[in-house]
Amino acid sequence: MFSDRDEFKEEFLKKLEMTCGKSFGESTERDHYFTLGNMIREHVSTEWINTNERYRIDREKQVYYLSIEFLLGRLLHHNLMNLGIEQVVKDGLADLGIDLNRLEEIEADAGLGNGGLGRLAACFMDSLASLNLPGHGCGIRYKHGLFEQKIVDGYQVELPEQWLRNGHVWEVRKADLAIEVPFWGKVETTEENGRLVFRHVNAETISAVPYDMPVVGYKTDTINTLRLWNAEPSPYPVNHDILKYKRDTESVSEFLYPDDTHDEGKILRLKQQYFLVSASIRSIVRSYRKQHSSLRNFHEYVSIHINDTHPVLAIPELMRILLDEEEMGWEEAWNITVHTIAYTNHTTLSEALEKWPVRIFQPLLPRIYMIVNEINERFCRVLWERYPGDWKRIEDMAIIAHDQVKMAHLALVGSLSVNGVAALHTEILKNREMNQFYEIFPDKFNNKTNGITHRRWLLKANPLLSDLINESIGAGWIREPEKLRELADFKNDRVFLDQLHQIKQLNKEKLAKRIQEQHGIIADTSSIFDIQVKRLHAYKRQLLNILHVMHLYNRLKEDSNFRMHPRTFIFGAKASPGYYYAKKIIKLINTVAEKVNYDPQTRDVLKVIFLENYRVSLAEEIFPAADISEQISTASKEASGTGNMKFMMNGALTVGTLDGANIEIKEKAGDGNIFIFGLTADEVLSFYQNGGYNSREYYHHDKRIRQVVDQLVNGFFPDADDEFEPIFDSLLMENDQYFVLRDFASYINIQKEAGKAYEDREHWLKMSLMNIAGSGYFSSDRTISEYAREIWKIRPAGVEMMNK
Ligand code: 26W
Repeated sequence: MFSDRDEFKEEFLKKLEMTCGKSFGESTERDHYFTLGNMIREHVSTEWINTNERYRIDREKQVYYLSIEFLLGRLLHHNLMNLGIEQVVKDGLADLGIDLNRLEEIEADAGLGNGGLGRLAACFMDSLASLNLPGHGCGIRYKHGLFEQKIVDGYQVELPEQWLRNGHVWEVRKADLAIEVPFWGKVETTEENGRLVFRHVNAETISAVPYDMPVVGYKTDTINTLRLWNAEPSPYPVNHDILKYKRDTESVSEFLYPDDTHDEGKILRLKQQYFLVSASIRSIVRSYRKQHSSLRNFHEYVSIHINDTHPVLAIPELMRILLDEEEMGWEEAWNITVHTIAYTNHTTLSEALEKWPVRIFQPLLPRIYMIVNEINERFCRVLWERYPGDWKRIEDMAIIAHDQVKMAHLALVGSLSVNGVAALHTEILKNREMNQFYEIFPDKFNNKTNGITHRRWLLKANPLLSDLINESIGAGWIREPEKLRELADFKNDRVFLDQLHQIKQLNKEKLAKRIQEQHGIIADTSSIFDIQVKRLHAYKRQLLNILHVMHLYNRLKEDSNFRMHPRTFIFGAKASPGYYYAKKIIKLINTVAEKVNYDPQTRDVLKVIFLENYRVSLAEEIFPAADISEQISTASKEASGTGNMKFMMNGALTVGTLDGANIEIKEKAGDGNIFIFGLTADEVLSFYQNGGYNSREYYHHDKRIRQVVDQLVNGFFPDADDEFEPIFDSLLMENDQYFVLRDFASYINIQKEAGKAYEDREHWLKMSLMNIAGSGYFSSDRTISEYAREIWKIRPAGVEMMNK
């Protein structure tokens, strides 16, 4: 690469003229950004080719991670850091009067995901490459990522996101590797030489064109590939209305999760899923065939991971190739398929478990449907032998039942491994949600607690803290994050703790500056920054948080002796466009903000800020500035959570329920270094099973609760009319499905405790330090090593690591 800044500068200026056709004097910041991006990508390409070459020659086993979401965020800084050229580039640009930070801000977030599941996929890409593991991503190149959120008059407004507006420097279009994906039409069955032959005829095909992105590992030569498929009109259309065909085709990779409340949306979703799966599997098979004469040992060289059920059609698609193209018998094809596919479950919420009506599935994917049907029949036969006469059980477990294809059941039957994403979640899958499957496939089930890449979420996002860590324990933690443990030695070191405090303050100031610029609100950096950022969902209980704010407001107004450490409550969340209730909560948060932020009696102690358009790049500024991390989901509902880990790694203390990975965070941070409250998962599940919860009792018996709940509808918010009636109703008329009122008192208490604890600065800093020290376990390097060893059986390629 560039050995020094002068060499870099020379190349940069040359490249600038070539790519932008302008002299340096005429060029803009955007030109600089594109020049730099292109330069880096080109430099990477040699190693990228070498990596692929090495994988081909070594014939080592590869893993492909199929995901309908990749929430990548920005890549410039990340790539510079991983290539180890950040400093040279920064200095070289500075000589030219260019500020690297400003160039980084120009890059649009690649926001091809909704939340945790998509961000997890992105963190996994980084860990795979950084650990020199042969692992690649396969996804969809959505033209529009998750919508851009504007808050207008307190309401969420969605604008189409435009990340490709100015092109994307990291992608390489590979038009010659396009794959034709067939839909509709019908299957002709004939007999040839004593075997049944299936032909999919009259299909409408869509071209899947790959766009490849290099995935640069941290200071290593390994560069893996993230392949995103773009939907384009096929060169051989059968449809005569060309314009309609073009529109229909392109819509397949236009939006992430199109609205699926109507059949048309459902068809599009299913189309997207098969589009991703078919293109990916066939390109995997195509490259496999270059090295191997048959697919007989496919599973020994390839592992395919499905991120939730969205790509579960990988199972019948691989079967189709083995049966129809390789002409294998069912048993052999099935054996290979089951040994290739592994599945991760990310939720137990029944509304998120995918089911497709047969009336949609069968005509859209006729051959795939036949195969799913055959898988189902064979599975039901096995069940019948094992549980003769138990119709109810067979009906419950079938893949196809009541005109529905149950995608999770297909995944459970067709993969060799099924994992949950935190210890509690896996136990709930085994003992409850998927218990009947656990009974017949006990060996498939395993846990892989989620992780996050500490390189983006600590090293990059929090440079001040990273420097302090490097100075105190050395830089070994960057490759071996568990070494963060050594920080515990400093827990009685006053000077160190003071530095920790200074850093937190600086990070808070930076966030406060952004808040002031963007929202015109002044956040007091000596107040506690209490933050909840995540998708907006009833089970995550942003409502509990904001009702608590209302309660504090009431206390301040009514009791002049009431004292609390000043707090700034910060929210960031997008609500799914069709999720009416979630949007009401956003409006409520903004309405409370209006009230408390401008009341002279409270504004110095209480501030509420709703940050617009929460996304990866904004998240990188938020986590380092947090004092308190809100992880308050109804126990049993949050499969894992990963934001909780990002907060912990940046020294925030968790206020949380015993849910998802919070339980493991508590173990790693130590019982005294976390604030736990509320019902346990067992208690919640037992209420669901046996009843016994009546939210109105809590309303009637606790006047603090009665007061805030009444305030939703009694004119307390002067312009609200009946705006918040649906929230009121959910709490009292629908018996508060998420136990907000049940956990309210316990939440008030723990928050009070946390507020008090903050006032003992030294003790607080110690607790904060113990969180950072315990966070190494939550590096996705640990998670990925476990997947690699226990599920995928892949090994690191032997390459030189840079000694930087
Ligand atoms: C029906 C389609 C659908 C698709 C995606 C429903 C819901 C989703 C979510 C966005 C899935 C998701 O992000 N789940 C989260 O996955 C994280 C990574 O494992 C977990 O940490 C979170 O607990 C889980 O909610």
